[in-house]
Amino acid sequence: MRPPSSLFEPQANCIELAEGFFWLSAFVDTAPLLAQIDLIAAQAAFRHMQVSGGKHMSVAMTNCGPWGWTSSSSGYRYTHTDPLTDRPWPAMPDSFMALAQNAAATAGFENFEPDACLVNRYDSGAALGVHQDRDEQDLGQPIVSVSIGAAATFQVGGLKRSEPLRTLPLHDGDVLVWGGPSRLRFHGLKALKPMAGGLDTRHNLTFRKAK
Ligand code: MD3
Ligand code: FE
Repeated sequence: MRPPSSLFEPQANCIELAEGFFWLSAFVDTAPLLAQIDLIAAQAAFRHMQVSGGKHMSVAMTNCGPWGWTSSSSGYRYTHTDPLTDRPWPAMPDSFMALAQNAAATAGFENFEPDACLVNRYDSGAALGVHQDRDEQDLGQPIVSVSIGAAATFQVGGLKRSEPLRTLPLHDGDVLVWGGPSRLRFHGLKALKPMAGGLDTRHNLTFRKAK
């Protein structure tokens, strides 16, 4: 757990936007991350998962690490294996683990041990509806998210769906850390705007301690 605010001095590029919610702008060079994502997707392809009600998400997803988040018409859960291949999810690259732990520590969360990394891909028009991430066992552990590629408008609310949403533009290399009282905030991503020049894909990594 992070020390009390009074004992914690965030770094210059690390801004605490709300208690437990940190924005690390331009924290990481993303070119090497994209190369790793390509290797992961060659083993566990991006797919548009089904959600209850039978619709498919506009965001394409895959995973790496011991546990992977999956959804089907019967609900969501973390699994050890990719339901498309019945093979284990690809290993989490050492560079991913180092990045996640570095970001968490920068925000004051020492000892972050993610065992799941959800990889999202947004093509133009894709969006992620407002939701909470509450499928993880230990809500005392933060979530670290990394934005790669095209810019997007992130929406963040409170602990109740009815609370107003604020927006935050996210750019390539930005990292967000969510812990403490912000861990269960509602959040989502507005539809990605079409852009010229092949800049219209965004990837996002979310590192979680699932089990
Ligand atoms: C706030 N992904 O995968 S990252 C998700 O850009 C997800 O792909 C979005 O929401 C994306 O579940 C947003 C920022 C994020 C991730 C996890 C959170 C914000 C969060 C967990 C708790 C509170
Ligand atoms: Fe989420």
